[in-house]
Amino acid sequence: MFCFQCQETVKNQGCTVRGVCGKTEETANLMDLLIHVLKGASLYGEKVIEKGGFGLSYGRFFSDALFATLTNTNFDPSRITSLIDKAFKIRDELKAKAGDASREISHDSALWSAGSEGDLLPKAGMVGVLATENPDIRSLRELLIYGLKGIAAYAHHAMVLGFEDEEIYRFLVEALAATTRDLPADDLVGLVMKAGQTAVTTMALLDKANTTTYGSPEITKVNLGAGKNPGILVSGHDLKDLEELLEQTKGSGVDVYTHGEMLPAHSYPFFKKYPNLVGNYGGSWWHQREEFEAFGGPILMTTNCIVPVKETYLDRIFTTGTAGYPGAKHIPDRSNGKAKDFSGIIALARTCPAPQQLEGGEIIGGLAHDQVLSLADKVVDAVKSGAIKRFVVMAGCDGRHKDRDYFTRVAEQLPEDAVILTAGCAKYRYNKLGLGDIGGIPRVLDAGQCNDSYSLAVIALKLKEVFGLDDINKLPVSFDIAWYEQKAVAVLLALLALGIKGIRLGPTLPAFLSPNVAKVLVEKFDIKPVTTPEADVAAIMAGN
Ligand code: FSO
Ligand code: SF4
Repeated sequence: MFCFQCQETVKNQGCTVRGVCGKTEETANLMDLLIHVLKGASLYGEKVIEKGGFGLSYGRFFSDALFATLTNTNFDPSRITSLIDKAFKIRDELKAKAGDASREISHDSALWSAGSEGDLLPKAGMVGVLATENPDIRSLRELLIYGLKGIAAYAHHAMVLGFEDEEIYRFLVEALAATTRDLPADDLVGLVMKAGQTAVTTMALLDKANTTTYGSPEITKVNLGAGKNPGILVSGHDLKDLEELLEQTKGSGVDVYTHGEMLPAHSYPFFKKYPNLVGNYGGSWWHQREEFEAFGGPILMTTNCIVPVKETYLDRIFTTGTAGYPGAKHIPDRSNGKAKDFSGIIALARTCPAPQQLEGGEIIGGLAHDQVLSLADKVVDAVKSGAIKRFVVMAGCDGRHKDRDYFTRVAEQLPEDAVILTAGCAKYRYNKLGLGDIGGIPRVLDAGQCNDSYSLAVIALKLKEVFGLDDINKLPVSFDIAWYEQKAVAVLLALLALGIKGIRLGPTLPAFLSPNVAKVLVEKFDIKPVTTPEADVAAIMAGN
């Protein structure tokens, strides 16, 4: 196996034996095969698009299959094998639809035949990341594919709520197809930039899906303690799963707690109507082994991030949607417009003890674009009077890397006239520090999940308009982004597409950036690695 798609890859070079994430060699190889067959299907997909008949259902498949290969989403080899089988089927359907045009296609990913896992696995080494020999072309192809995985995840979340845009699906297909061609580096850079624009469109669509369905998030205090009833812990990013679970647990005596990236659900007006949505339990994803053990009741993983499951709670963990883990029960998808059936997880909860209390108190969330813009006058006055000197966007992911302590120390060391804008699980590095407020404006403005990073762009663009600036980079805003998986890659490309320069990225630069590709990003966009909290805080406050 060879995988270097996330920030925790071994020695910041590549996982070659087993993923640090827990991905086995078999699953990693199956994922490489899946991507390869998707590339083959995309070549016919392009021809069908040219003829004008692609349609949403194929797009949905491409998006869901890409999402399944995102870090920490699906560890189950049997589910990846089923996706490969389906990819072959879809490839053949697209080939038939392409008709005569399909004769022009000769790439090996298009010519492979469906086979059993045993036939296919030996081929994995021929088609993975290292199959591209030129390090710069490999770097650009993988940067593009990781951006696509992030876009696919966001498109999937919007689709679940009934919001789709065929243009986004078409881009997934066209970009996958482009990675099979001998394109010059400049063309690949162009596609990477187009991925950034598509990431903006997709995140805007997801924002519309979330706010149309659940209302605009509003400032909310979220309880961190545990109650006396048995509970179900919901993790991942899928709000529709949470909605259906809350409907089905209503009045049952079973409480529901959010975990990790599900925390922002508390701030949507829609979810406030459920008295049994009682609080948030624990911290960011990588603490889950201890926290899930202490929780004592069932856990529903709706998406990433899953950490290898301990035997002690394997019988209490359920996956659904794109998420998967061998040995964990999987709750099937909706069919015929009916809700998912959560009766099994609810029945198990009734037999479990109440959660052990981990901590007490409250945290504040719900500072997405509408809520922040409703405070715009206050914010503008605070900037004009000098009460707020700088906004620091510290969005992104948390992770196990010890150097991520950097983000806590930056938050602690920023002067009291600096405000942190955040989204994603990176916030758990500093959202319980009690950083106070500036004239009623919290110093940590939490816009929500990593899926809500678009909110931060809306806020920045609004500030640019209010201050009458011609360039977003003239705002008193600095970007100090924590990345881990491929949604963060999509967010980064989106920020670049919006013209934002001088982004700090940590805790390390991606292993998949070759020295030459990294150089291009530095020269074109002034991207820089984080250094020390002291030096970076000084530079940020000086506007550098
Ligand atoms: Fe965190 Fe995991 Fe949301 Fe990522 S839960 S790390 S950016 O997969 O998805 O922020
Ligand atoms: Fe390694 Fe990350 Fe790939 Fe997992 S996802 S195998 S940790 S690079």
